[in-house]
Amino acid sequence: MGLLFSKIWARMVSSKEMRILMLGLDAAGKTTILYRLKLAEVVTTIPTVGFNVETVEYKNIKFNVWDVGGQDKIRKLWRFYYQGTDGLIFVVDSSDRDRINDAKEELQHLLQHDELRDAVLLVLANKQDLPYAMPAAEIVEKLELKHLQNRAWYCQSTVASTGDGLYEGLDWLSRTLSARQ
Ligand SMILES: Nc1nc2c(ncn2[C@@H]2O[C@H](COP(=O)(O)OP(=O)(O)OP(=O)(O)O)[C@@H](O)[C@H]2O)c(=O)[nH]1
Ligand SMILES: [Mg+2]
Repeated sequence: MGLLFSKIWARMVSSKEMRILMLGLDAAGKTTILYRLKLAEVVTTIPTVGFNVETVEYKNIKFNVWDVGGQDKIRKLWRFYYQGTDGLIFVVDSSDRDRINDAKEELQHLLQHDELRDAVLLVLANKQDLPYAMPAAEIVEKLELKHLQNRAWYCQSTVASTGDGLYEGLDWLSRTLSARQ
């Protein structure tokens, strides 16, 4: 009886750890998302040169979220963060129609890397509050997500500044990653 109880207790209190890599073009909203999740606050960001990392606990999972700067000249550094990634969050500025094709190319390029072969993909169609933002269905089309093979993926609309949609995105990640254990 004591053993059974301690097993159940261990299951209740232990939380899994997941490594989450958050990438996307510069100004997509990655750092805003990270600190909205971590602090439940909007922080004033400056472009990230390097990375930020924070642990966010949600539904018994510890998400170790790595937010890496997306400026053109530093994107070549992304690859140093791939190893051990369970989930990739790819953030898109849904109002940036001029660069949606660049975002597609960066994403397709990322997904070819062997180290990200087993990572599940959550696309955040961010900045939905801005006028003329492309809805999630259009982002799915423009990024050609339906062509992906052997990859669990999901696209969630978000507004980082209010937090809208962020926990729905984490819900999908926690369900999808838990189902794989
Ligand atoms: N309107 C609106 N603005 C947002 C939203 N999310 C982020 N922003 C703004 O977009 C700008 C860029 O946000 P960051 O979070 O710094 O972007 P980033 O993806 O971390 O950029 P890099 O660090 O350069 O890769 C900031 O001025 C944010 O306040 C959103 O959902 N709606
Ligand atoms: Mg940043």
